[in-house]
Amino acid sequence: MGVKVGIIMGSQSDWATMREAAAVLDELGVPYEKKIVSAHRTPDRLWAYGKSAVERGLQVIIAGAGGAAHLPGMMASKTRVPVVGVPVQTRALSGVDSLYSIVQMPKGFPVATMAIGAAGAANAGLMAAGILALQDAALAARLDAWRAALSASIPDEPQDE
Ligand code: RP5
Repeated sequence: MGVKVGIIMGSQSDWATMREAAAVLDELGVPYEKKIVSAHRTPDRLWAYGKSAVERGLQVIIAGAGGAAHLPGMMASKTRVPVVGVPVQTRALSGVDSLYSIVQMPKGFPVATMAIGAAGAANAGLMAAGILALQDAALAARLDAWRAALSASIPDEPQDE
């Protein structure tokens, strides 16, 4: 069986954000694939990706897009594989349009929507890892250690910069 996590994005320009999800998965030792799949520019690619997701063994799809960000929702309409949506912060409207395009899904076709931008992408990677860790004790231990290390890195008191 191949990789369990797919990272998809609407454009090459989204990779600067979506690589944050990839970086977290790299840190946690979670294999993934990364593809450009645009709801508007490559709709046939979107359909093929969603149609084959279950049979290919994908267990989580992280989908990032900006502007009229229909990719996560359309992917959720095509596959029951859980979709984690990342609103990319484009220059226009600071990414609020991306967020609104992803978050307001109709009942029946959910997208787990993260925060706008890089933090949202990183959290998407952590969300995917957390889902896989439910069935993978070794990954669960790595994720617990990752979280503990982050907590330990936070100082008790603020310092003068
Ligand atoms: C969306 O349009 C993409 O997800 C991207 O965030 C935005 C701009 O795309 P480019 O014009 O940079 O290719 O489809």
